[in-house]
Amino acid sequence: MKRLFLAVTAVAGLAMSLPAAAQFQKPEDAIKYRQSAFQVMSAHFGRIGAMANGRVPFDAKVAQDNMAIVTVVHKLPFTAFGEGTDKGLPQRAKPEVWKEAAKFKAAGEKMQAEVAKLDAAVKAGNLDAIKAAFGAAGGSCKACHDDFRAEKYSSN
Ligand code: ASC
Repeated sequence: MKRLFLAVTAVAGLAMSLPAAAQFQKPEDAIKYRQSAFQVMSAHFGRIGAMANGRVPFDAKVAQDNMAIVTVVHKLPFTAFGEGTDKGLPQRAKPEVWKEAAKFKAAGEKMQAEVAKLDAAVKAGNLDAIKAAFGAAGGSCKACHDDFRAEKYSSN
C-alpha cells in the first residue's frame, strides 16, 4: 500500500512539473482548455470591470476574490496554442497565432504585465488606480483580439 502511494505521488509530481503544453493528448483537448481558460478569465475580469465602470458598487473584497482567479487563470491559455492545434474544433484563433508566433507571445506578455498592474491596484483597494489599470488591461486583451482572433468560428 505504501509503495502504491509512493508510485502515485511520484507520477502526480511528474505530471505537475511537466509544461502544461505537453499534457494535451489531442488538439481538441488543447483547444477546449484554452477556450475554457479564456471564458473563466473573462467572467472574473468582467466582474472587476463592472466595478471599475461603476455598473456595480465597488467592493474591495469582491474585486480581490475575482482578481485572485484572474491571476491564476490568465497564463493558462498560452500553454495550449501548440503546433497542430489550429484545427480540431471550431475556434477563432487566426493562423497568425502560429505564423507570427513572436508577435503573439509578445501580445500575451503585454496582457500579463497589465494584469500584474491591475492586481497591484486591486490589492491596494484603490478604485481610481483600478479604473486606470483595468482600462490598460482591457486594452491589451483587445489589441491581441484585433490581431489574432477571427470574427467567426472556423468550421473545424
Ligand atoms: C473583457 C473580455 C474581453 C476583454 C475585451 C477588452 O472583459 O471578456 O475579452 O475585456 O473585451 O476589449
